Amino acid sequence: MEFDYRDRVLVPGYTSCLGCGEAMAMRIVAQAAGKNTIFTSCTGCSEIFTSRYPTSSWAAPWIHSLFENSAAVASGVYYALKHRGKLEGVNVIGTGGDGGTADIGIGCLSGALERGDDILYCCWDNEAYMNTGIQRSSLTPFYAATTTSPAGKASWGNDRPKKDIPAIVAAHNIPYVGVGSCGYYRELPRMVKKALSYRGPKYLQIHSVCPAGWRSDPSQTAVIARLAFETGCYPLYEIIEGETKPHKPPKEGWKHVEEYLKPQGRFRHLFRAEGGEGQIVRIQALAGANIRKFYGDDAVPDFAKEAEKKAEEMAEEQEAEATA
Ligand SMILES: Cc1ncc(C[n+]2csc(CCOP(=O)(O)OP(=O)(O)O)c2C)c(N)n1
Ligand code: SF4
Ligand SMILES: [Mg+2]
Repeated sequence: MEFDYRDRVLVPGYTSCLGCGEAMAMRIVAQAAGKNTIFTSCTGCSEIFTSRYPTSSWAAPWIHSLFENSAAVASGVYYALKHRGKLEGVNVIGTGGDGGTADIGIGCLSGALERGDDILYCCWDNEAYMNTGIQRSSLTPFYAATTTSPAGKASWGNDRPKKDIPAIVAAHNIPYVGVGSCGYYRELPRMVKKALSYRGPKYLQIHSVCPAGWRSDPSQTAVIARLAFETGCYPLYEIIEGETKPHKPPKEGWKHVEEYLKPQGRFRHLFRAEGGEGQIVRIQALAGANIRKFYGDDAVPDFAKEAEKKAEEMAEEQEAEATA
């Protein structure tokens, strides 16, 4: 059967790596939003792989300006359409990676949300600055190794917990905040359509596995993305008009974080270096806290509660050593 791509919003031919979760997420969002959408883009992988000069994979209007200003450009498009009376039936979607969104572009994003501009903003969260060679961002998870948070004798990798951007965004009192995953690809179109059904600013963050930066098997992208949720490492939820609706918990129960960490080279040091196993306790404790936050204390598995206790003891020991 011949493949017909005439109805595609993001057409084949883009140059992402094999198994790229960001490409999966972007293709799904674009298709769910439809061709009557104007997209804006930060600088980053998705900008590069969809617009290799002189070609483009976009069958809808798409604007790239700078690394930091995708939300501001989306606002500008919204005001231009409004001024010309052409807003009816048109979606405006700003997009950016985790670096473009949570670091350098956070001011532009906050401004758009605070003004109440009628746009959807989508963040492809692959947890580092991938396009420039895997530098740490504020959305890089705890103990992941990147080129600017390398693991070695002096460090276990990134030593700061992930910035809670969905909470920061929700604090702007916007009607829709969604946290989805490239691994739950059937859920994403529903989230996009739900978001677009509201007037005003909307935010959607999508966990996007990056086989090149995470050093994972490209054929396992969807599996790894689902493990992120099933271990409590990456909670999935929506905040709709102030009410938090978590994704339904995994059918077979919460899994140990090791299942998520092991298939990824960025966490390999935790399994290879002496003392690494002990450090995984800290990641398990963070995952336990995530499960408690969205599903209550009863939902937290015993192994996660034990890890929380151990992590507390480790922190107290460290504090005592530092003040001795
Ligand atoms: C002001 C500015 N600083 C730095 C860069 C270089 N730069 C381009 S893309 C990028 C990383 C993008 O990371 P992210 O937003 O997470 O997107 P990803 O590539 O991971 O999808 C950087 C640092 C730039 N283009 N402009
Ligand atoms: S580096 Fe990562 S995000 Fe960028 S195209 Fe490759 S897999 Fe996708
Ligand atoms: Mg990134």
